[in-house]
Amino acid sequence: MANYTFPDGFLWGGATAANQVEGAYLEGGKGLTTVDLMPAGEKRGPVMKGYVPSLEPLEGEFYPSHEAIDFYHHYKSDIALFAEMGFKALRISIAWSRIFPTGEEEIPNEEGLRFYDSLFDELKKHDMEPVVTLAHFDVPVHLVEKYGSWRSREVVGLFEHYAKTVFQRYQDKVKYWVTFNEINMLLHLPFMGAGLTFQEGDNVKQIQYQAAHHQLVASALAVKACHEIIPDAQIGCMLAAGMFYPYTCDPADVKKAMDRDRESFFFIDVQARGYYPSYAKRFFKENNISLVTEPQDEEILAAHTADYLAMSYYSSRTTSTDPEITRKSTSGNVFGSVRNPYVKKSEWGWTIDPLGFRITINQLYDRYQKPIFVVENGLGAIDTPDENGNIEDDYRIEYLREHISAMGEAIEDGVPIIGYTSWAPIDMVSASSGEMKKRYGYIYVDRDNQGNGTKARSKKKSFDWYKKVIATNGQDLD
Ligand code: BGP
Repeated sequence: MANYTFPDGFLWGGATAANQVEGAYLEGGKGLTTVDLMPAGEKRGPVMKGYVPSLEPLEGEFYPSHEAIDFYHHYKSDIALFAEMGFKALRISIAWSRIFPTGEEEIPNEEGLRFYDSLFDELKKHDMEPVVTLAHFDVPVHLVEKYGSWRSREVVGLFEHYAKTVFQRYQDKVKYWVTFNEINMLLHLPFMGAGLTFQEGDNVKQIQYQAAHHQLVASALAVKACHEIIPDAQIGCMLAAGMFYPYTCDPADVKKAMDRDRESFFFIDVQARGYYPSYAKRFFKENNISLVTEPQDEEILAAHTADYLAMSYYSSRTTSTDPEITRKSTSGNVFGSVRNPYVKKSEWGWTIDPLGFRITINQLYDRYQKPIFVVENGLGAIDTPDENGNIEDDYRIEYLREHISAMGEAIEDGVPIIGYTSWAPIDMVSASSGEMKKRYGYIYVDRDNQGNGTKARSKKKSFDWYKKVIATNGQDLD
């Protein structure tokens, strides 16, 4: 028996994002969104980073988001499968461009609103709490074209209008909101995180931090609007979490690990505490960054901090000041981590570090004292059906078991955790690689990297395992 107890009402479930599951990319009046321009294959990397060849899909490229797993037409049967596992919550995101196809309309697209109405009704039918992200890696392409996306102040007001519209519409249906998915992703994959595009010679850091300021203000305005419109709702900010370890105890390595952590904490420091951290001033000065702000910004940030901290955790990270170490052992993840010899790694080079999960949760709670909601955690792996067509994903069960157990320990350490929505309940398009073969689900989807397959759903071994975890409120992880 476990030596920890998950609280009553703990929100077990799964997490998805519109751009990775819905497909139907131009159906129901939806406008083109940034992820619809991210091709599969080698060209995806530069696009995610902001070097975007065209603001229209190109002939001859395959764009996995256009069809994705067609959740748009399968959501009822998919939700029924989640209900079978006993989900208490489902995290989804609203595609901004389904509600405002260009991002600039005054009147929302009713068909888009109706789609999410119906989705939320379906969740309610199964007693599942929706957890809704306002922006999960998508910006209407029109706003990129006209304003350069989040680099422009204009977009703050447009986002606020979008946020208010969905709060009004879904006020009786949605009580858990998240403003920006993994807001710190803006620094690593700026087109994916914030729709930013660059030309040669741009001062990339200046543009990124100006855009970050706009997202931070927009996030605070969304918190304000949410509290006004839905007083009994909670709205969180979200971090792609995973602490940096120093490669050695050389103080220079320790200092570097602190600096790397601060790159991410920067965002949450503002969203959770309500003001720019002290170290930002020096950082801006040394990097020739000068933010254009408005007089009311300080007050907006201070008055409307997030209610809870949502986090994703896949890996810890490691950093070193020794160029030899860095050169020899950089692993594949977007945060540019050095290979840590003490932990295993996934097929995609992401470290597998459940103790790091417990440490990270503790670190975040020590820093912010806000309840934590783990809204993503899971293992991307290649699943191969056996001769009977079954998928025995014991590796996934092992990953989840160790991480859920580490989260249980963090609860015993005293951290209030609202829930756990694993990434992902069903196979979907990978955000970073665009692949289908990087699978996370309890439910297999028959679709390959090129978009072939019937899209039929089938249960993996982990399906029944997770069902049991939920039924025992995390006590039975065997
Ligand atoms: C997070 C994103 C998700 C998701 C997950 C797994 O960064 O919020 O959208 O996809 O990581 O990453 P990937 O799909 O790249 O394996």
